[in-house]
Amino acid sequence: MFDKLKEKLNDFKKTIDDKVKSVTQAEKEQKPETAPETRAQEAPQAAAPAQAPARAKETAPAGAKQPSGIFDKAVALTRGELILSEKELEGPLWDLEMALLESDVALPVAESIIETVKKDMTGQRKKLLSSTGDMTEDALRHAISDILNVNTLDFDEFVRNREKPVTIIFIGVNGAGKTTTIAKLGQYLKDHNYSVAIAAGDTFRAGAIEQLERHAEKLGIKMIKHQQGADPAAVIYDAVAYAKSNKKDIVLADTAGRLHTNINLMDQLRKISRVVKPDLVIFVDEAIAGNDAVERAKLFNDAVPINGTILTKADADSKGGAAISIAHITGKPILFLGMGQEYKDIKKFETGWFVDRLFER
Ligand SMILES: Nc1nc2c(ncn2[C@@H]2O[C@H](COP(=O)(O)OP(=O)(O)OP(=O)(O)O)[C@@H](O)[C@H]2O)c(=O)[nH]1
Ligand SMILES: [Mg+2]
Repeated sequence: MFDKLKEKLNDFKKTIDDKVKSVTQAEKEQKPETAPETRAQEAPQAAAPAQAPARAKETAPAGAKQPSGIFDKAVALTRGELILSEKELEGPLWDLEMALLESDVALPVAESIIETVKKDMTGQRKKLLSSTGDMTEDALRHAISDILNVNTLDFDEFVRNREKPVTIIFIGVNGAGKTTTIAKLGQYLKDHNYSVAIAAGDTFRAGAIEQLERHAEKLGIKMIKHQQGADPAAVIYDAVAYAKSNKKDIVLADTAGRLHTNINLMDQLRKISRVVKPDLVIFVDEAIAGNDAVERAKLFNDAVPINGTILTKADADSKGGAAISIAHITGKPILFLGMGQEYKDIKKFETGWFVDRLFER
């Protein structure tokens, strides 16, 4: 999962690490022979970086040479601290931006990540950590987390605190995984001790009602349906009425897959939203669709404001860019990731968990 993006983030870490190593080496080689005591102090500093700056101050000989030449152009390493210059980071940051774009991270999102990383890594003095890679990883983690943490919504807390029944509508393009996700969430909510009803709101595609019905039977969940071709708003309305009178906690409403460019079908979604007044509208799309998913999320959100996104097929996604981008572009959080075809294959989205996946070795 996310292997390609992982590889590229690690490439960036390695580039910076190599750069610092080469400058450290160059500094060692260029040290004036007349200051052996300074050099003698430097070896233990590298081993115990936390103490390095204070000790460096105490031991720095008067008139000690400041970094010059390659040092001030490149990475200045001064007694346990290092300063990365913007100019020196330019190349690696450019490569990182390209790598993010190739990993389906949308352009404004890639730019925002680069800005944060640049701010984190340049200008200021940094204690030289045991590995420069750690510092680079911290900057990347910070930049990606910042983007993902915009407008969080804790699904469990929302469902717990909301007046019942909580009505949730799932929308998206054809084949994105809406129906499967409803079945997975039906199981998830049952496991959390909620009573659930399902609305067969895809009255358009042949076989859609039967497909959902099979899931409902397997899960032991009541499904409300009308005939194929019926008005989906009416089906979902009936399901909510059923949930009210039968004290069900949650209504999960399926809808037909539709293209965001189809004006009539997008109007139908607006009608459903008007009639049913859902508590949550969740956009479902495939993580593997990358930038296409990001673009669709934006257009669906423009038509019917969504509360969050579920990305399916993350188990087959080597890039990870859609997850990073959709939250930023729509301003709405990723709620779950679909990670396979079984009912249990759904994972509540947590920024820390996601970012850990990008850096796990
Ligand atoms: N590997 C994998 N496959 C998934 C996941 N979610 C859904 N699928 C598969 O994707 C295919 C389409 O899923 P559906 O749930 O029917 O998609 P839909 O959005 O309801 O499709 P329409 O009703 O035709 O618009 C099915 O074969 C699912 O098994 C997932 O997280 N991982
Ligand atoms: Mg479906």
